Order: sequence, then C-alpha cells, then structure tokens
Amino acid sequence: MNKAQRDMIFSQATKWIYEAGEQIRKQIHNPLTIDTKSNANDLVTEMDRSTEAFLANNIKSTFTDHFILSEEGYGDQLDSMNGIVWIIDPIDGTMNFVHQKRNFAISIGIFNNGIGEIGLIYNVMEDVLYSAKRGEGAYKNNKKLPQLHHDILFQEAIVSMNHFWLCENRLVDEKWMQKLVKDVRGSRTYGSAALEFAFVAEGIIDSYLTLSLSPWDYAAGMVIINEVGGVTTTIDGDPLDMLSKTSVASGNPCIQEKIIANYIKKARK
Ligand code: 2AM
Ligand code: CA
Repeated sequence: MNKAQRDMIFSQATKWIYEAGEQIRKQIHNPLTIDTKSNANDLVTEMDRSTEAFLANNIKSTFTDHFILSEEGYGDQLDSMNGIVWIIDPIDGTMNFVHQKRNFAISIGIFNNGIGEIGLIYNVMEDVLYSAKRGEGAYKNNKKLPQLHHDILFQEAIVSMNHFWLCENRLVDEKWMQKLVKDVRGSRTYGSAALEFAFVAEGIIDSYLTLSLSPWDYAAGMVIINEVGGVTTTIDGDPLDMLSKTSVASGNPCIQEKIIANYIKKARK
C-alpha cells in the first residue's frame, strides 16, 4: 500500500469513526437491550450491532474489494489476511459501556496482506482518538506521541491485567503472577483492551497482559504500539495470529522482556 492510498483510507476511516462515536454519544442514555454471548458476563447490545453495521456498510459501499473481520457478524468469513482487511470492534469494553457509560472505544485496525497499516482507537465519551499510520508515528488527537522510554525501572512499572491471571486458570500458575503484581509499582484493569493498548502507546502504563483476546480487540492497538517502539506478542513471546483468539503481551520492550522471562515462562502450565 502506498502513502496516498493509506492516507485516503485513513481519512475515510477517521470520518466514519467520529460519526459512529457521535451516534453513540447521542444515544448513550437511551434504554438498552442487553444480550449475552459466550457466557453471562459476555455482553452485547443493539448499539454494538448498529455501530458495526454502520461501519461495515460504509466500507463495503466505498471499498468494494476490501474485507472485514469484525465481532458482531457484519464482516466476512476470512481464512487468510490476503488483501486489505479492516478489523473492527464497534464497542470494545461493552461491559463498561453498559455499566459505566464510559471507558469504551471503537477499534479499527487496517491491514494489507497481513501488515498493519492503520490503527484507530476512539475513546468515544472522552472524544479522544488514538491513531497511527505505519511508519508515520502515533497520535493522540493531533499530538504526536513520543517513543517509549527504554530506561524504565521494573519496580516503577505499571502493568495492566485482569483478574483471570490471579485466579485459578489453565494457562498459568497464579502464584507467579501474584509475585509480578507485587514486584512492579502498580497494576490496573481498565476493561477495554483497545484503551489499554492506547494507554501503553501513550506511556501511561508500561505493559498490558491478557490471556485471551480476539483479533478485533488487538488489531488497532498493535499498529499504534508499533509506532512508538512497543512490542506485541503472545504471552510466550511469539507473533500473533491475526485470525484467531490468542493471549497477548504488549508494551515497553524492556519491561515486556522481563515479564515474559522472569514471570510468565515460570508460571506457564
Ligand atoms: P469486548 O468488550 O469487545 O467484548 C475486557 O477485559 C476486554 O476483553 C475487552 O476488550 C473485551 O472486549 C474483551 N473480551 C471480553 N470477553 C472476551 C472473550 N470471551 N474473548 C475475548 N475477548 C474478550
Ligand atoms: Ca466488542
């Protein structure tokens, strides 16, 4: 993808993400129909569906040869990352959307033959857009984000992770993860993977660790974090498979390396 093509797609995607966010803000206090998906705490609302439909319809009518990989069923069934693929989560942090009416984001990652070209994460209620184009840096609204510092002390790091790491689970021995939480300066749980990636890119947290995410939760975040010198891998340090659910470790390379070597590798079942 050349720069002109990337710029043109970026400006369309940005326009649609702002429009979608505006619609959500207008309706934020309307009564919600809440359904559940994989379990009683895996929520979906009419707003998730209508936002995804809005984005998918615009993409399909403007870019007839592009593909969509998305959470709520308006996308394509893909078995490869060939071509231009929009990876979309219309509302990332649906539980926050339902319970808090804030702390959720629209997430769009745009890939060309498997290479992340564009990342957009829109914190809807704060009207803050994190964005990146490959090779051109990352932005918070119009402000360019600096490269992540490489001299952060481990004991001064803030790590974002959820409770699944610290309860009995089939992937890691939670005792090592409890040690990690004690060894770093602080831990946080925001409940929106997209926002957690954005906060890593902004340098206000140093690492984000999760046992299971879908491509639409991490696609945009990966592109944005790359642009500030961060890394995104599985919790074993391997590259991510963009077409399936996976564990994810993302963050400042100097912190990530230590977390994987000194904690996760030892905790791994
Ligand atoms: P969602 O709100 O779009 O469902 C919460 O810790 C984060 O994990 C959110 O980004 C949430 O995305 C995501 N998430 C929630 N349930 C999930 C599941 N069953 N599989 C993968 N990701 C999930
Ligand atoms: Ca979602």
